[in-house]
Amino acid sequence: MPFNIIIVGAGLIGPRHAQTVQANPSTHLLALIDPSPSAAQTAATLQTLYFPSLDALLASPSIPRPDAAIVCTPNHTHIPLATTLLSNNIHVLLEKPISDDPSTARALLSTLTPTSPKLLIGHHRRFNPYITATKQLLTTNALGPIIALNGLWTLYKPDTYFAPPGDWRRSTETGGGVLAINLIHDIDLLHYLFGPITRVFAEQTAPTRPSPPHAAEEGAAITLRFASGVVGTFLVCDATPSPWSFEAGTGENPLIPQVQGEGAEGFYRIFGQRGSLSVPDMRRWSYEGRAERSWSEELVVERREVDRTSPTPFALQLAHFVEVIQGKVEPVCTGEEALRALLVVEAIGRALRTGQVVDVEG
Ligand SMILES: NC(=O)c1ccc[n+]([C@@H]2O[C@H](COP(=O)([O-])OP(=O)(O)OC[C@H]3O[C@@H](n4cnc5c(N)ncnc54)[C@H](O)[C@@H]3O)[C@@H](O)[C@H]2O)c1
Ligand SMILES: *C1O[C@H](CO)[C@@H](O)[C@H](O)[C@H]1NC(C)=O
Repeated sequence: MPFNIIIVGAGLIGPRHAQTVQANPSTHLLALIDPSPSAAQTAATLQTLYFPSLDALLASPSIPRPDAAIVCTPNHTHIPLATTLLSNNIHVLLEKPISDDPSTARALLSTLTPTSPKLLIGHHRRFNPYITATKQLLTTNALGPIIALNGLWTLYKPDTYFAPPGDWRRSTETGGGVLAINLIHDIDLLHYLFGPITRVFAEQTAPTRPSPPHAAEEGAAITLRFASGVVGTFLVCDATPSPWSFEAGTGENPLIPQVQGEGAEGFYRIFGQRGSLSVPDMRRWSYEGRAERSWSEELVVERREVDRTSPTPFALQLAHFVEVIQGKVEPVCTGEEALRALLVVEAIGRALRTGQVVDVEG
């Protein structure tokens, strides 16, 4: 029997999750939940049941019990909704960020036990084929022990992106700013690849947009220290035309054209004792096969193929969620890891404002 899945939140991303559920033979789309007037129509289009609230669904005697929920609502509702679902013994795939406030996330996580229903956080880029290929190279020690990394997330957002209804993006008070909107994805990937970040520093880029109305940071040069001893530098900026970002490099977001060929290399560069790797071109540089490991030798470059025909990261994430529910695997992105990404982004924001080095809270 397929698992009965409900989707909570039918805005931009909810219907995409719904279609993914319908395409997976192990899952059945049971219902869509959203108070907005247009959501009933969305549910009708998807040929699924509609409820205006989670409480209305839970109170309904006539529908089968949901096995799991995918929560894709505004950030401040993530923890209250996940708490209700988990306490009703419903597994949860919760969109990122885990919350808009670390303290509410901590409160929920402290109540979970090994017998609680499962909680997976939707940092779906962990399922991107370029990232899984990178993870596999690191896991098989293809670069030797890792020394350092360098990352870029640089591109140009037009004025229309900040115009109503997107004007919340102009201020950090309303969830705007390139750190909260974009960098959190890279931070989660860096955690996935290199483990927890423990210390950060950041210098802000000079503003290019008029203030007012713009009040959010546009970019920063950041240093990162990882618990493993790995160190990193990261440049983030949403005010420069550039091909170096996860989106332009991987083509994952259909709204941002993929940069192919020349120029696409190196939104991440990873440096190990045996070799270095550039992502997404996946060139690995080493002295393997040369007389010695020495700067006087010619570097050997190999290119690792990435299977771009694999299912979408959303589909892979859902397939993973099914295995988590079945108890076959542990969540690839736990609540603790998602909280960690939020804490690192907050620490970078504090470093920007104070000019101080910031230790990430445990
Ligand atoms: N993984 C990703 O790359 C990615 C991409 C986009 C959005 N997201 C995340 O998904 C979440 C939703 O983003 P979005 O762009 O779809 O937002 P959105 O504003 O387009 O949609 C949110 C929907 O939730 C509904 N809603 C609000 N409160 C609700 C409640 N209590 N119960 C049920 N429905 C409720 C709203 O009516 C709205 O339709 C955000 O947390 C965002 O960070 C993640
Ligand atoms: C929460 O939600 C939006 C997307 O809807 C996201 O871009 C924003 O930066 C978020 N983060 C926080 C911490 O508020």
